[in-house]
Amino acid sequence: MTQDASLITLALSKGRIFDETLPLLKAAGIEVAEDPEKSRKLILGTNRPDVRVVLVRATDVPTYVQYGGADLGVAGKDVLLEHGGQGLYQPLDLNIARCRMSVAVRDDFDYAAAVKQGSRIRVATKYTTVARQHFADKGVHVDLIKLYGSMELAPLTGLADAIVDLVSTGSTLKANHLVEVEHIMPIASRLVVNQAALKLKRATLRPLIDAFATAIPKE
Ligand code: PRT
Ligand code: MG
Repeated sequence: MTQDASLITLALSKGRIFDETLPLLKAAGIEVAEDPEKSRKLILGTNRPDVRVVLVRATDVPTYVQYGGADLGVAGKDVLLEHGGQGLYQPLDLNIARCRMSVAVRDDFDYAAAVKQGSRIRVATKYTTVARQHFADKGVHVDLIKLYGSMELAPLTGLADAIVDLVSTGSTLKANHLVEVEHIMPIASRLVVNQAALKLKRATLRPLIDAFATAIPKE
């Protein structure tokens, strides 16, 4: 929990999560004072003296909230599954930054045949926890290769046969001659709250969580 008991710190990542959280903040009467794309600041003020936003990497949001660097934050389900969710209260699925986690291969790779033959498949991904579970559930033998970005490149260079990555429009896969062969799960972002902060700053946090809940986009 951030030290000052009267101050609420919200962790967000720049880009789609920041952009899609703005309408939720607005519903709670909160307006961020600066545009993160135009400023180099990592701590942004709001119209509320007791609320500030800190900008962190998407994968660092759960860590900030878990250890109290922020009282609450918005993180993708993909990120939360890899983090493990320890120490986090997850009151809301915000239905924002939606996409799906999928298995994709080169368009000339016969995935179904490889699975049927029981071949070991080399899979490159940032999401090793989810990928390991998915292939174990299916009884498919895989060698996982951990990457931190540009997964799409792995099958094109021969690093891997398949990738597990997020897909939204599908245009990145298409541009790289890859095809989706399995949908693993739908992904959206969630509100995460530090458990100690929820108790000690309940009077401020509860109305904020409730306001977020009323503003969740339907579809
Ligand atoms: O980009 P950076 O390395 O800084 O961090 P990040 O990729 O973790 O952050 P960001 O802002 O890109 O993503 C934050 C969260 O948005 C993720 O954790 C997801 O929960 C969610 N999200 C929703 C997505 C996408 N849609 C998405 N399409 N995250 C990433 N992508 C990528 C995907 O990995 C692939 O490279 O976009 C590409 C595919 O998009 P399409 O439209 O071409 O299919
Ligand atoms: Mg990204």
